[in-house]
Amino acid sequence: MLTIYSPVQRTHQPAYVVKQGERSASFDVPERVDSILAALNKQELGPVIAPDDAGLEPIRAVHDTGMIEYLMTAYERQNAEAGVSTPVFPTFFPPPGQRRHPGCFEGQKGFYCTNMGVPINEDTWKATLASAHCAIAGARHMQSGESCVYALCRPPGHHAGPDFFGGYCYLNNAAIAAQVLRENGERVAILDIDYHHGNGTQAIFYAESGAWYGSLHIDPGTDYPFFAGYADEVGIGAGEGTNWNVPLSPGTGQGRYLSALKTLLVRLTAFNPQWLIVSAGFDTYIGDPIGTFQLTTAGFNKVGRRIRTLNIPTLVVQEGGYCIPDLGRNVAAFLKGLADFKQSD
Ligand code: SP5
Ligand code: ZN
Repeated sequence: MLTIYSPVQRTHQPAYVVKQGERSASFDVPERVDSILAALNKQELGPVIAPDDAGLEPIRAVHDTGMIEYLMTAYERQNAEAGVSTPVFPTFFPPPGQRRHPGCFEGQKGFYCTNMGVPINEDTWKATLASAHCAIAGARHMQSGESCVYALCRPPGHHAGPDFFGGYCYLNNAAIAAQVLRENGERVAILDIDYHHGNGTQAIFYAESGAWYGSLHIDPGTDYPFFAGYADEVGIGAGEGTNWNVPLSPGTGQGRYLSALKTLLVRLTAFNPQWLIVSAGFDTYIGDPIGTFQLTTAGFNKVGRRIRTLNIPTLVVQEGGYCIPDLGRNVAAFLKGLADFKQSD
């Protein structure tokens, strides 16, 4: 299996996030990729290559130009005349129905940003761009005939929408890859197995009939992203029936999870996509510090194997997963199940 990764992604080191008004360590640390790369290497999952520079064009196909510009320039604007450099955090947020774009930077800081989990540091933009480029390169390799590619994206993407970002995510890597794969009018399904609902991905494709989004996640009535991810959100207009949310209770075990996956895969198959993108989060792991689900390493292998039975060319895009010591082996177990590498067990 081919893995796409750029060392530039490691430079995004959120000094802190703000939780309950206090500084708190971000769970999205660069050691996450170290854990994954070590496991891929140890378990001989194939070559890791750097992505080409795909520029901004494929990103503009998904995100608002103003938001891209903001992410690109916010750090410099904040620190232009300061002696010390500080990460960018918003203070003011637009109320529903009042969303004029203000001229001043202080107002702009909350215009696209949905929460305090997405500081913009000196290296945030270049790491974010590299992460998106991994997903784009993954999509291009699929178009060149690969049947399964892993884009080791960090920062992750599924909480970034057309004109908003949050939850450790700045650009929606999976959605950007999906738009690349849709260039010739082909049908793409995005299966989101991160612990959290991919509210950004849902928003991007909500009215689209050619892109399907299905997600298994923690009930948003109990956890982030709170304001979307409910079962009655089924898409709108031409996109009605192409959005499937399966909220699961806190503490969901592997049996329930796998049976919910089975039902969702039946829906996915009915959509008859040419391409599959898996938004692959591993914060459903039993040992994850922010999740409550009970999946084991062997469970991720099963999830991979179930997805493999669909027999659709698959691009895996890395999302969350914060149990650093076990993250790499969970990713490897999933990829092995998906690609049906010779199993020693
Ligand atoms: C991509 C992704 O997984 N983003 C996750 C964003 C989650 N943000 C909310 C974090 C809430 C952490 N709660 C910690 C509870 C620890 N007991
Ligand atoms: Zn997550």
